[in-house]
Amino acid sequence: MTPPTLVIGNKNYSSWSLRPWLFMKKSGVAFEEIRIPLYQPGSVEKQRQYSPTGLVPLLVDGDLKVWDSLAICEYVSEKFLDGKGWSADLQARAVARAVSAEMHSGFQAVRANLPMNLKAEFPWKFISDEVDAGIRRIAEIWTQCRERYGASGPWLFGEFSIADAMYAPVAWRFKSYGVPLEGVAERYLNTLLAMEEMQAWHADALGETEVLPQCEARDIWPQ
Ligand SMILES: N[C@@H](CCC(=O)N[C@@H](CS)C(=O)NCC(=O)O)C(=O)O
Repeated sequence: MTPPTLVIGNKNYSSWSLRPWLFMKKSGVAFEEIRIPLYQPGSVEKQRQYSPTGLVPLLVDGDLKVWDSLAICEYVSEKFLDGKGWSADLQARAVARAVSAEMHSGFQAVRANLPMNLKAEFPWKFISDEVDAGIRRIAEIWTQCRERYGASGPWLFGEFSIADAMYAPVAWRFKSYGVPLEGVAERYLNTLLAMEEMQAWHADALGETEVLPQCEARDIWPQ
């Protein structure tokens, strides 16, 4: 069977790309990878060759294209993993979907002000009440999921699931900007960062040469 192809952006910056990439790697689903450096001359044309939205990530599987991070994870779970991308327990699965949807559609202040940039290293500083509220909510989600559903393993719902992949880019954001966490949330952050697959992504990101000013915090933070 020809493996699917995952089209992604820069590993240093593209948080949406990391999600399905990590989910597929961690789940042992074989795939080819095409990296398109974003916001370079000719990038949009290349993105549009694959993606109807012009955005990455996008999964190509035969004549099927799936063009959204969460939809890709869902498809991979159904086609290759017999649905094991989500917890087997109905309640846990519903909550996992809710927190994944919350990440997919929310946390705009965190996303805008703490852009994923694996090469960045800043001491923590207060940005705004909105960013603080987003960070507090993420820490709450991590803590509650670990405490209520995580007994069978180190992940949000015990076994690694799509929910962990959805929150993985946050781990790099929190690391880059020195976001202070404690207790269960801090331990979960360290579990994400220590993953072999996250380290492999990190190594590839460090080898990239593109610099995107719109993702460099010192250029976007209020002075
Ligand atoms: N909701 C989409 C968001 C995809 C997205 O915004 N991708 C960004 C990169 S992280 C992109 O392709 N940007 C390129 C552009 O805007 O030209 C998903 O979940 O996949």
